[in-house]
Amino acid sequence: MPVEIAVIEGDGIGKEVVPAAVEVLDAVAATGSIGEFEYTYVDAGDAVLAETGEALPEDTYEAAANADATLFGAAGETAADVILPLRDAVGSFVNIRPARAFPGVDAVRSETDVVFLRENTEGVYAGHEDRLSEDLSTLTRVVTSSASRELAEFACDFVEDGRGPDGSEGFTVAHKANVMRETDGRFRDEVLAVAAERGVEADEELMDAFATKLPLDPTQYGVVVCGNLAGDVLSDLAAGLVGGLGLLPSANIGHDNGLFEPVHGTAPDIAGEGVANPTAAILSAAMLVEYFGYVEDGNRIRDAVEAVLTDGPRTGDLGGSATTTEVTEAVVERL
Ligand code: GGG
Repeated sequence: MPVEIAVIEGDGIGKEVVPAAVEVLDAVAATGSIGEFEYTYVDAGDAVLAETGEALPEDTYEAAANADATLFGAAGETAADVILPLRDAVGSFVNIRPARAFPGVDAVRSETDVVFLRENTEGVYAGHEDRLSEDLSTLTRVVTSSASRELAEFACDFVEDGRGPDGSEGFTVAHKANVMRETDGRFRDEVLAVAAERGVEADEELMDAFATKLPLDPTQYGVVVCGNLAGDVLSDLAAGLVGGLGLLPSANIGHDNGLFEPVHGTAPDIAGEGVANPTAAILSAAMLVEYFGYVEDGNRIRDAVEAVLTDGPRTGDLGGSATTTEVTEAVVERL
């Protein structure tokens, strides 16, 4: 049976990097153990909104919900109307965002090797925003014990399975419970309680202190568990330490479905020029392959990417002048 993948390129450079990731998936399927992929192309985002009046058409939502997994590019102004419902379509409760410095890439902190496990359904991204008057807008922050505990259980499994950097045996929970006492207090307490129940080492860090300490010494951290907004922002901070957003993949994991997307957005400044860095999307494809249990095939993709980053063509964000296609072909050649 082929693995059924919904493909949503979205806006901007999503249209350039997602085809690159598909090319790599096909090359892996042709030479590895995963078998065939069958793609259903659907779309979402700013351009779809302009065309149809809906940023996320029903058939796109359904395609993601019914596929074995989804490969997604990027959404711009419509991010809230596209990405959040898509995560819901696949039932995702955690967003895995690894930030690792690659040999050969000029990084601010070449020792960085951190994986963010980001709560993916609530916090300030739960969508409860209101304009109450000409002067006043409000936002309701949602934190439940159940979602916090589900994330924590995943984090415990993650470290117990040795999936953290250097086989980390524990994790750090980053929060702001000294100010958001009720919501982040609940989040922190539940995550630490699950870790204690499971006998997994866990410590805590205020997220602002974390934002200072990570760039000063990233080796202090391995697996970092955080709320939705904190995970979005802190992983972008980590991207800055390893060479930029063009390098960070992500996996939105559900119980029997997943959505794989580069951390970056649409990059309107370079969209359409064919020079976007496909690395983050290709590494997201590696996470997709691994999600189906084909760890060796995932590693093949990662090794090929690493080889290209070491001595192959590179795009402008990494100081080179190669096109998206040239980098993708170089990765495929090294598989
Ligand atoms: N590739 C995903 C994308 O479009 N990222 C831009 C963005 O605004 N993301 C928000 C989020 O990940 O929650």
